Amino acid sequence: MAVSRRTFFKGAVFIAAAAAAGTALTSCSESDQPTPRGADAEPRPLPIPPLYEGTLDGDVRRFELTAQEGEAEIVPGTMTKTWGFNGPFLGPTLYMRRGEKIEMTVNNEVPEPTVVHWHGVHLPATADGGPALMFDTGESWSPSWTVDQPAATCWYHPHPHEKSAYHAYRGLAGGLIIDDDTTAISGLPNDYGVDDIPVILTNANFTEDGQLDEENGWVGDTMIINGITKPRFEATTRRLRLRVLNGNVLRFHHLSLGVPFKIVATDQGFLESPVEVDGVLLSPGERVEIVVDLEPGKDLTLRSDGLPNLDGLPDKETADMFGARDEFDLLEIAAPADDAPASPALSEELVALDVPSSASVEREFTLNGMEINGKTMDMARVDFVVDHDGPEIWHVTNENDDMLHNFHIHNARFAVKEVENGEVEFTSGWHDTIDVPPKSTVTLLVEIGYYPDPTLAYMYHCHMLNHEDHGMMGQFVVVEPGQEPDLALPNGHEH
Ligand SMILES: [Cu+2]
Repeated sequence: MAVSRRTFFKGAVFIAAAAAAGTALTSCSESDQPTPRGADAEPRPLPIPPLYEGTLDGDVRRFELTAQEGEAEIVPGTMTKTWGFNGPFLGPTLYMRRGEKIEMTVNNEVPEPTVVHWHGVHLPATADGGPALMFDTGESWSPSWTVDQPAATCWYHPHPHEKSAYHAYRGLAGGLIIDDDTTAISGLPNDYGVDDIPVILTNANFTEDGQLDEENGWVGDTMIINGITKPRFEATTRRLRLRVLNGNVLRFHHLSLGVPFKIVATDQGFLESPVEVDGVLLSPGERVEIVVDLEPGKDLTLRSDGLPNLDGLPDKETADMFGARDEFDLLEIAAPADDAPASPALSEELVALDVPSSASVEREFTLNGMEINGKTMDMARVDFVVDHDGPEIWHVTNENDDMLHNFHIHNARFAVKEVENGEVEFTSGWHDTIDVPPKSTVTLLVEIGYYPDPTLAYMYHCHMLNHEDHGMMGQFVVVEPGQEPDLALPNGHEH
């Protein structure tokens, strides 16, 4: 077969995209819809990660997390080697309240250096868990910070240099609930595990012998929800709040329930008022809080129903690199009994967003291949400094027409001001991670936590974790006005 120059070029891009997507070209035929492992098994009860409130001593809340190896029955009848925090797979849901001082201890009992990033939390760089803070097997790390942000569903996951995808995929991830006095909203479910339910979405491919496939698993065929396949939740109330986290390395989800539902919160907390939608797109790292009303006798299914308009990807072949056309049932929700009491009306007023109207500093970021602004991550390079405590405008452009990317900023929250040349499905509220569709520019009004420290950097990166591991990340240092950065670097990463 003759291959034109143009076709060859396109093919080369295609292969590069496949390598980045971590999926084999052979798995992309149109007829090859995923066959989830354990698809024939009966549903099992949805596991609810334990709520870990730590130990409260005055206004100091202490936690101890141990990253450890284990085995988990992700698929019924198969024991899979996994990693987890304080257990074999995934971790407990941490609970903390605004104003408290957090004293965290993380023990590393996995056989590789790691570090934990508190995704969505505003805190000093010494506690942020960037790659410069990796620590070895057998060692511990004790970050501390004061909770100084509104109620939100955040999460925690590893951030080791070039290995974040592997560590998260093996199971090092958990939810983190920040609470404050605003959560007593009329009609809003808040009984953890009863009507306030964490839904942690991950996925994997399994090898023949039932182990996590690390060669070809980033766009896995098997959906894992709170650590298992095919879960079912038996509702006992007529209203549920689902705190959904896309904890995938690479897969985007467009979520639906078959009935309209309300979005009450995004990554960084509540909206001004609930917004009714039929579906919502969640890119890796993003969270959304959903409220859905249930009717006795009407079971629902949380589904991933394929990305609308392929999220801007040009064709089916490219879309299949990212699993953008795949459809899955994620979670069965069994309706409550007839005598479940009615829920009071959900308040139309949640919180004030207080988005600033202007900003004094503007920055531009271009995402292309595995680079941001033409560079891959260098722990010894400071990409820019933030020397003020005030909002900034960031313009983030995905220059690729054939690759999905998203964008996450550490120690920050942002409002979406504008989307050009593309469509981001849900832009209301405060976020810390956002889809940047092919060829689009997303303009963000960014508020960065002001904790000056010239010695340690914060990260911004594509949150498709294998893109991050391939270098799609940069770092900024927060300093006092006029102060110069002076990075303290780990061994092997000297200037
Ligand atoms: Cu990316």
